[in-house]
Amino acid sequence: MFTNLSKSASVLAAGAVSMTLIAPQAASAAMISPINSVSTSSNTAGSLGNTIDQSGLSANYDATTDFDSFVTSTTHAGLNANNAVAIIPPAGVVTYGLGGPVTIEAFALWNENRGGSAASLGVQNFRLFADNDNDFSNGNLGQLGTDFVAVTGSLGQAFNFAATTTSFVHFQIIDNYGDPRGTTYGEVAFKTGTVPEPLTILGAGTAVAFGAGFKRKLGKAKKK
Ligand SMILES: [Ca+2]
Ligand SMILES: [Ca+2]
Repeated sequence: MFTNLSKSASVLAAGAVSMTLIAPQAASAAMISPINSVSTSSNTAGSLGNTIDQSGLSANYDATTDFDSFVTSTTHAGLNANNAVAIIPPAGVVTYGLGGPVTIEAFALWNENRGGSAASLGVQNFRLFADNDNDFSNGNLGQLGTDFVAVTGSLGQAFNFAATTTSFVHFQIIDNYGDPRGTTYGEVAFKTGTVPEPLTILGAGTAVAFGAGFKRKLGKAKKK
């Protein structure tokens, strides 16, 4: 009885240790703002800076703000030249720089929100790509999540993807809701995350296997 109990206890303890190795959980779900942005589009109105400076948001966030509750409860004021951007023509790529490698797992977008005919200016289909430089034309590190569809309106929208460490994110606007003049949106942000580290386990396993192989070799050598 006691033997069994202590066995279970050590199994549990071992489990707890490997859990710690696998998933070091930082303060999760915090927010990060891109520090700069570049557009490949031929023209813009308003400014890209308006999409990363929290202009127009009904509340402000910092690195400790809970991403999910903030995005779903914070609105953006009616878009204008001082708080938003227009990408001209409607399709284009805006690259956001994160200031160095950062692990992210969601993208927040505050889309066109003025209603009426302006709704046709809003971002509709878009894709996100990770990259180690701010150049979309020379390849990238892969798509983040799936093809996304945004709706128009004042509340923020969150788009989730597997936690990825990257320095740049390309926001590829595929189309809007029909206005041929351009695509407009107010703000973006990212949710920071933690990448699990399976390499830690692989490393430990490799060390054990290597040790066993080494011992066998030693044994053979001794027999000779
Ligand atoms: Ca803004
Ligand atoms: Ca690139």
